[in-house]
Amino acid sequence: MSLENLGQIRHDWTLDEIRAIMDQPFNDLMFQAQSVHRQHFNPNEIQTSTLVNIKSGGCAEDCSYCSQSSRYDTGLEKEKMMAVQEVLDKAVAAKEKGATRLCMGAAWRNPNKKDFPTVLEMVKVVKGLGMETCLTLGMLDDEQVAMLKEAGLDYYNHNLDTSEAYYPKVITTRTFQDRLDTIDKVQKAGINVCSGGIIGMGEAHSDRAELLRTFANMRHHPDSVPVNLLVPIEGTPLAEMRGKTDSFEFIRVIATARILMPKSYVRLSAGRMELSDEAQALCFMAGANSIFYGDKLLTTENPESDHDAMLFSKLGINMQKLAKAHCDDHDHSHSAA
Ligand code: SAM
Ligand code: DTB
Ligand code: SF4
Repeated sequence: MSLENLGQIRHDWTLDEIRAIMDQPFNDLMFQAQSVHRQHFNPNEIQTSTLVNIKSGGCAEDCSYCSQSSRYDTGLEKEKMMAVQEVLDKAVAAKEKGATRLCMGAAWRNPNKKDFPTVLEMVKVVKGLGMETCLTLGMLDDEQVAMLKEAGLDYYNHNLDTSEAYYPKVITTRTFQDRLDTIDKVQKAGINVCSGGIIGMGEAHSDRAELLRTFANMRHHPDSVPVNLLVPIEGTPLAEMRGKTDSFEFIRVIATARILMPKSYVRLSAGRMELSDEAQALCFMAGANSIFYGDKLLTTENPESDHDAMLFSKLGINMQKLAKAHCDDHDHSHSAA
C-alpha cells in the first residue's frame, strides 16, 4: 500500500490488512504512522485533558481491571458525588496548567435520575470557563443523550476496552453490544465520541487487531481514541498482569490506530507511570497526539504535570491551546516544517 493511500479515510478494513500493518518491522510501522500523522496534524502539538473522578467507587459492574468495582476488595472507599463547586475548582486549576478539556468520570453502570441534573450543571460551569467538556458515566438512554447535547457536552467517553470475543472474559455484567449501542446514540446526537481500549489484560495479539478493526470500521471513526496500558490494581482479577506487557506491543497498537484512523486524536492514556520518557516519545512518534494531563487519573497516579512539561520541552512539543482545540471539525494540519 502506498503512503498516500494509507492516509485515506476507510471503513472497510479486513483483519488481515490490520495485522499486516501492526506486525510489519517496527521501523516501517513507525515511518508509516508518522507519515499518516503529518497528513492531518501538526506533529509537534499535543492535546491535553485532565481527569476528575466526580463519583468514586462502589460501582455495580464487574470490570476485572477496575479499582472502583464493588465486587473486588481494592481498598477504595465509596464516595458521594462531588459538589459542582469542587469540580469547578479543579477545572480552573487544570486550565491554569494548560489543559484544554476536563474529563469527568463516574463509577456508574449508568447515570441515575437523582444525580443527572448535577452532572448537567457540571458541564455548564466547566464550559463557562471556555474549556471543552468530556463525560464518562456508563450506558446512556436516548433522553439522557439529548439532555447532554442540550447542556453543550463536547465529548462522551465510552470505551470498548477489548475485542468482542475477549469481552466476556473481562466483564460479564454488560455486553460488547451494550457498549456499541451507547456509542451509536452519542454519535447520532452529534456529540463527539471518545472510545478506546486497554492493552495488557491477557488478550491475544489478534484481539488487539479486532478491537482496532471495530473502531476503524465504524461509520464515523471515534473523534478521540484513548489507548490505555492496564494499570494493575491489587484485589482485582487482573492484578497479576503487572509487568506482562511489552511496551513495543503497546506502541504498535498506537501506531496502527493512527494509520487506521488518520483524523482521530489518539490518546496515550493510562499506564504512563510504567513507560519511560523514551517509550512515551516513541508513542508520540507513532502518532499519539493527546494525553491525560495532571497528577492523577481517576484513582491512580499519573506523571506530575511538571514532568510532562519538561518532557514536552525536551521533545519540542507544544501543548494545544484552547482556541485550536475548538477547531475540531477542520483539518488539523499546519504547514509542518
Ligand atoms: N463507569 C464508566 C464506564 O465504565 O464507562 C466510566 C468510568 S470507567 C473507570 C472508564 C474507563 O477507564 C474504562 O472503560 C477503562 O477503559 C478505563 N480503566 C478503568 N480502570 C483501568 C485500569 N486499571 N487500567 C487502565 N484503564 C482503566
Ligand atoms: C480512558 O480511556 N482512560 C481514563 C478515562 N478514559 C476515563 C481512565 C483511566 C483509569 C485508570 C485507572 C484509575 O485511575 O482508576
Ligand atoms: Fe464501573 Fe466503569 Fe469501573 Fe466498570 S470501569 S467497574 S463500569 S467504574
